Amino acid sequence: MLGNRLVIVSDAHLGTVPTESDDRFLAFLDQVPDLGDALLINGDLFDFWFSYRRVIPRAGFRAAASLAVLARRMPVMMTGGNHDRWGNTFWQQDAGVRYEPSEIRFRAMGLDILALHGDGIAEEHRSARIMHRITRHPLTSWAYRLIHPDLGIGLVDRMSTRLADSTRDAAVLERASVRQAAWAEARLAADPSIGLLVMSHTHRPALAEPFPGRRYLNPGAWIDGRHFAIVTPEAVQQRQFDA
Ligand SMILES: [Mn+2]
Repeated sequence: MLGNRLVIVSDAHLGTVPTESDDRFLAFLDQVPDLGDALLINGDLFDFWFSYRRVIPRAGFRAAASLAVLARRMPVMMTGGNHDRWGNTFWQQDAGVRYEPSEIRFRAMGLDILALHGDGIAEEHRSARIMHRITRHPLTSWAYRLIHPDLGIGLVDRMSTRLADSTRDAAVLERASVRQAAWAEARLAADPSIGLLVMSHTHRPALAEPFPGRRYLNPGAWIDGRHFAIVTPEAVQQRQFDA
């Protein structure tokens, strides 16, 4: 059982944007101990992360180092997103972060919380779902691991728009958000033990209480407006970081 103020953030897509934007995220991590007493990162923290056996991706070094420091002060949990699902044992063993590639369950504030990134659920196009299936396949990461990191990461940089959520089309995002909310409600209906279901990926903040005291939350995307959320026993706060 964790504490009383859970900070939730996702979709920072670090490494894709100017480092000034990454700096803001590091400033946010510095403030997390003032905002809450546990942190959940719900996928796509990085625009790309791959845990090699002996090498870590250079673009993620500063955020990974910050998280390792933070994880010595408070529980830090992380799920993989479609951009950074290849966390392997790095997060747990080297950073002290509880990491699950697909979904994570834990108890906080008297609630059973289920968090998953949400890719492969609300996409419109078959091609996106196929892409998700390829990138999630164990053979794909087995083969990728054999490529030299400088070549492999460069390859992904050039392909990253194909990782299925590159659209900024408002109508597409809106429809994805509606579909995700419906999926979330069905999941809450199917599993009455879930008190809070956290999903991300659509980059659209959302909060609903389809059943009394049982909520669905999408914190929104850090990269689109520096959105995050704080869950307390009394309420869910949807916020934007302005420091
Ligand atoms: Mn995503």
